[in-house]
Amino acid sequence: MAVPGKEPAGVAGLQVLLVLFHLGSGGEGAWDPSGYLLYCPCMGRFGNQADHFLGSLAFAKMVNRTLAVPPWIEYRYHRPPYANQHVPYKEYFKLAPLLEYHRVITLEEFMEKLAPIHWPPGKRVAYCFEAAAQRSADKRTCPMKDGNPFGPFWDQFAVDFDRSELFGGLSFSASYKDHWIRRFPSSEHPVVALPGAPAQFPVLEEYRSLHQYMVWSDEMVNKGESYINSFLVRPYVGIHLRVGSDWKNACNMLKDGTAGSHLMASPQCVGYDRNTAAPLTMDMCLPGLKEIKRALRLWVKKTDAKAVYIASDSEPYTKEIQQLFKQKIKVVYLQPEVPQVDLYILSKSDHFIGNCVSSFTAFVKRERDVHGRPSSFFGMDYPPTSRDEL
Ligand SMILES: Nc1nc2c(ncn2[C@@H]2O[C@H](COP(=O)(O)OP(=O)(O)OP(=O)(O)O)[C@@H](O)[C@H]2O)c(=O)[nH]1
Ligand SMILES: *[C@@H]1O[C@H](CO)[C@@H](O)[C@H](O)[C@H]1NC(C)=O
Repeated sequence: MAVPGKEPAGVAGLQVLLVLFHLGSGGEGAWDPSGYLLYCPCMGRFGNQADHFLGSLAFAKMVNRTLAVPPWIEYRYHRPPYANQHVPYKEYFKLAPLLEYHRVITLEEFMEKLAPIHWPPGKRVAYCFEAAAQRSADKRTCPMKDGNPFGPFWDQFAVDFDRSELFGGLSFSASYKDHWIRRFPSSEHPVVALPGAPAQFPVLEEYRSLHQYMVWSDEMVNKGESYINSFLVRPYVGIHLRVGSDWKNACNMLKDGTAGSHLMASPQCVGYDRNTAAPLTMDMCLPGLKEIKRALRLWVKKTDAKAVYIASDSEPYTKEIQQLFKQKIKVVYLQPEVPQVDLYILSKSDHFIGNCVSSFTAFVKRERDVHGRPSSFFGMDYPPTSRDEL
């Protein structure tokens, strides 16, 4: 319901009326008296940020504040602009489906349309845990802009914080709902801005289904579908290889046995309850070529696949996989310009084999669960289905 930007001069009056109508009816552009929630997606890359986004969406609904949907932070150090890039949510996903769940506005729009009137410089309060403020020089200032990506994130909107509001004895979980509302009533705290997401990592099991409101943008659908149509044949098996050197280090934590079954995104396959979680093995965290071939052989046969799509953080093993299937199967490795294209193509595959520990895989797994598409993991062919799956 955006008001059109370019109109003939004659309808300018009508447009003013429309704007007034929008304000009066509580539509876009109107101030929400229940307040706003702002946060920086300052932890991790896309998979981590997406997990945090779902939890933040749930938290915003819980405290009944409009969520200011932040841009994604991309770390583009190997290609231009060789710095953090802030990519609008809308570039990859539609905003409207989120509104079916809860009130949202993009942070960009909040800053452009609402902040000048309702959150002007001088009135910008930072909110954080006492423990976080302990690290500051006066021990009372929230570390909103300390370091990367915190500073650049708020700088893109020219935001500085004027004072800090500290809290303790609270957590972002649902049992603290009333505490939050009592501690920060919207009448006195209209805009709550946080240094990080008001959410847990990985996303809680009960919030996984919120993924249904993350709907690909038309641009992403067009791009993804055109790749699928040009390079792939159905049925195809999609695989996510998370095997790079940073990942090897993470998986080494399994070797000394201190990590337990829960390591990063692993609850998605071992189970969310620590007491009953299945063991997390090295094959699940860092599948070797032998395990990759085994799982592929199994699922290509089962699904009668004609093609394999490989997404990888580094080594794609294209040659080895092509050799495994001779000329019978088309093996495709695209290395697309943005990882979201990999996520899209993996999401649409006829079967998906992911890396249980990776939140990049977790995005694909959730997307497929929402649409009832089957997935498995390296080292675990038949993962248990979680109770809130659709
Ligand atoms: N294009 C592409 N990029 C990938 C792939 N796997 C990993 N990456 C990149 O590596 C990043 C991994 O970070 P996350 O998305 O947060 O997911 P994660 O696997 O849990 O990894 P960590 O953040 O390192 O814990 C992704 O966001 C991508 O930028 C892949 O298969 N294809
Ligand atoms: C939640 O916020 C909306 C929008 O401001 C408001 O209409 C509604 O009454 C609020 N609900 C509660 C329970 O406070």
